[in-house]
Amino acid sequence: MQVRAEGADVDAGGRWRGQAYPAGNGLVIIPTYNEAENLGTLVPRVLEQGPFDVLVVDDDSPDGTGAVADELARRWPGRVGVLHRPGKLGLGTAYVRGFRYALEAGYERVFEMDADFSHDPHQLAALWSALDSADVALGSRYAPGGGSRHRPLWRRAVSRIGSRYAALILGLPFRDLTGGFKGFRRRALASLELEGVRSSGYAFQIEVTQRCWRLGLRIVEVPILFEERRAGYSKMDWRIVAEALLLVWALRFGSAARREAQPWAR
Ligand SMILES: Nc1nc2c(ncn2[C@@H]2O[C@H](COP(=O)(O)OP(=O)(O)OP(=O)(O)O)[C@@H](O)[C@H]2O)c(=O)[nH]1
Ligand SMILES: [Mg+2]
Repeated sequence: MQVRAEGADVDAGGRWRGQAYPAGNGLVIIPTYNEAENLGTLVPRVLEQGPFDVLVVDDDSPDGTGAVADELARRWPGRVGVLHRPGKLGLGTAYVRGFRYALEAGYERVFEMDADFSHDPHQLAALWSALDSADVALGSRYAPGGGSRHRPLWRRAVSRIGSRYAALILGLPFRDLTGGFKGFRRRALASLELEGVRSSGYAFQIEVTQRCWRLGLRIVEVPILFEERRAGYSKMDWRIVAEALLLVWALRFGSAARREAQPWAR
């Protein structure tokens, strides 16, 4: 995998035109904005876990995260790739871009992960195993066996109440809807209609899970232990929370609100 810059191995329409990657490895997508202190130590930990490649989607971070990512790609050619975007365009669009890349490159299993060590690379194995029998695996702090460590009470409350609120309004039977540590089988991503995804912050996580649910995909929650970030700063702000609060209602009254049973999901 050699994606040094937008346009290098990607054509004008954003399609992958590099060598098709052999199915087998999973792709861990890590969106970054000012994560230079974390990325250089996180990526080697991820690569150690097993058949995982990494795609960093960096939004021209002022702290030089993009250069750290390029260095990692040079060190592990074929296993680490980087997409550079011209500015801070939001978490949701970073993932949509990464998902497209994963589909074009032929990956069968694709994972979302934060760059700040809140998500433990060791737990990628549990998400991977869950995908043996599910289309989507949601890393869940609120499933039995899951939890959060060193997280301020107010952040836990926002996340937990947010998840309950979204679950109630959208009728989704999951405990953790705002987390960003997830796994997808290829067919789940391929059926998502990525161009229609509207949200950027936490709302993105809720929207994608709701889309998967409506499609009749098999979704499981996998307990994870969430750690407060070690270094760097949070990009969460009240705009992102407000977006999530409002978007839940837009999703509630959006079209095709029913879950469809797919023949292959029974
Ligand atoms: N490419 C890209 N990545 C982003 C953007 N906003 C956030 N991220 C990354 O998305 C991940 C999650 O963001 P965080 O700031 O950790 O959000 P959070 O986990 O809700 O907040 P904390 O727990 O306080 O860290 C991190 O890897 C960020 O660097 C963005 O606009 N573009
Ligand atoms: Mg974080």
